Amino acid sequence: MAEDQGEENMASKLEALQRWVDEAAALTRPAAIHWCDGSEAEYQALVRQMLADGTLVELNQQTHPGCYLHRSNPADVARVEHLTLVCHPEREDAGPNNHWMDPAEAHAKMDALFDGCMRGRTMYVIPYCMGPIDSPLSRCGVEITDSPYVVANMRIMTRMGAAAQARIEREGTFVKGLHSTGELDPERRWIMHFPAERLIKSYGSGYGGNALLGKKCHALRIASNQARDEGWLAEHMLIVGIENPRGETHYVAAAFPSACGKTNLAMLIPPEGYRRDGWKVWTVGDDICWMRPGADGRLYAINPEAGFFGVAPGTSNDTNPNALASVARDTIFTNVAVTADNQPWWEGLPGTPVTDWQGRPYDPANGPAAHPNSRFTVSAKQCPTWSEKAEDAQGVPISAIVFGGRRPSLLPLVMEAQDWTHGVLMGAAMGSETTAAATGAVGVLRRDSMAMKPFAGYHYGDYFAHWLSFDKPGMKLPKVFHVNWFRKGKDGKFLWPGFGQNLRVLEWMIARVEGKARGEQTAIGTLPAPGELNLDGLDIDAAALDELLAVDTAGWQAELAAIGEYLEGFAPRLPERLRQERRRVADALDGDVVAPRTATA
Ligand code: OXD
Ligand code: MN
Repeated sequence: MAEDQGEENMASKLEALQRWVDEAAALTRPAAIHWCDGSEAEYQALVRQMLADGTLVELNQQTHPGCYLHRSNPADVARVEHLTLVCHPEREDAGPNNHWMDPAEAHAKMDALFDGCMRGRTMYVIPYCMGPIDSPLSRCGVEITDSPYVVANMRIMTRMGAAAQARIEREGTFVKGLHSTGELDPERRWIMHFPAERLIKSYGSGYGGNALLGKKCHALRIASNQARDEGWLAEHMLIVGIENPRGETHYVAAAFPSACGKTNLAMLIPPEGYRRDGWKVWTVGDDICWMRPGADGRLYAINPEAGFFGVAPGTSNDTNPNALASVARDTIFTNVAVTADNQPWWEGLPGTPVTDWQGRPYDPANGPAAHPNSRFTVSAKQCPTWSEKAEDAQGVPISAIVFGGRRPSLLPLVMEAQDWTHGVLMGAAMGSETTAAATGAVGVLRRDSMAMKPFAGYHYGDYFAHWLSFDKPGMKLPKVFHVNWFRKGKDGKFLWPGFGQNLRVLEWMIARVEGKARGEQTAIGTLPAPGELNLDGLDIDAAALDELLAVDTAGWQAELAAIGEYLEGFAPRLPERLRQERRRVADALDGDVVAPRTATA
């Protein structure tokens, strides 16, 4: 096999890295090995090769310079949770929240699939860094893959290439990821994680969440294990900076299940009156957040990613002009439709599709023109609201953590936890109607604690305990909130306009953080007191607002019972403190009074 060593600075390879690449090559038997340096020239060469073999299709280079379309196998368009396993040595450590297989059995299964799978193909070795290259909060990995599409996407989504490899040489450690698209056969597809070995093996899919191993596999499933061992948090959260007219910026980290508008919130455009007054919103991240306590006891966060792998449908000038501006050039689109003049198109955009995501002439009888989970991959630097602080090695201090989901009823527009323990309960109890980001039924309520159900790489009971462990002397923890942008009225219509108007809710949260809003204490948490939400310039009727901020005691009693049942699914590892916290809220509801927590709870 040919080993292409074009890059001189790659000569002094870490022995452990070279050994692992040798082992992977001996197993998969590629025709050639290419060590990725992350250069522009390398990217352009890969694009040329993919255009030549049809992996990419050129889009209109006048309107969308540097933009390409990839049409994936129609049976490979989303994450596959039933085929995603976390293989701890002990089954119990994976918890009921993960699928599990004994590591020895899992290795045997995967190695049988990988055996000779790269014959005639090039093996790419991708050193990458999750997070700013010089940040102590960042962690490195190396993905080995036979997919040039994966290489091109990893170059956008991570700090990939020579600088990452230099850091790996220096540190001597890295997360290993072995990937092959295999035959793209759903019957021969597995995404396996080996947290104890800091290792990922992924076979049979080219879809982002299954194949760009730096993203969900490393930055969440493996990193959640690293974070627990090292005292930090690896979370499925966006990070956004809210700058007030005085030029002060508060950073907010927010967890929502897939396709609940994280990218929109991260790139929010303030309502007109706010813009006039000088409010600004800065994007630090749209999907993943790594947070660790700083010397001052606050949590500091980095976005481990360097790009956005955003859901295209629904992204428009009305919903997210910043995302739309970001993807006007140098973007890889996956499974979108195209117009007559070869521009990318998806539902929500003006214009007319002529070719659907599968490359067929568009026919509404075949369903949407763009796949509901079609995506854009773009460098974060192209976002007009990209924060320069996103490159800060120390990360940004987090003032508020927000949990939310798609809940058509009961959950108010916003509520604040009374303290960290209550906040952890709010996060643990989170639920949402399912969407198209993963295969399976759409529109079913499922609990999704901290939006990490598909991503927490160990037992949820232990994960809740890890969250609770941050509440200790010396910490200045952020306030915790729960929001629900998706509440519907009896007519089935959304009660809250959402999008840019969500800044009104963020403003109230920041006022709470700064001690400038009194709030109204209720059994379920603190809600905005009458008049505290800034509604200037917003056309919303009083009845809708009442409904958005009402506490339906009977409904909440039933909800608390359901939460209790859900949490007991993690016994015996469910932390007693969380159980007691649920009881405290349930008791407060029963008495319909706010009960102070006892010293021992
Ligand atoms: C994603 C997801 O792709 O959460 O970000 O599914
Ligand atoms: Mn996500």
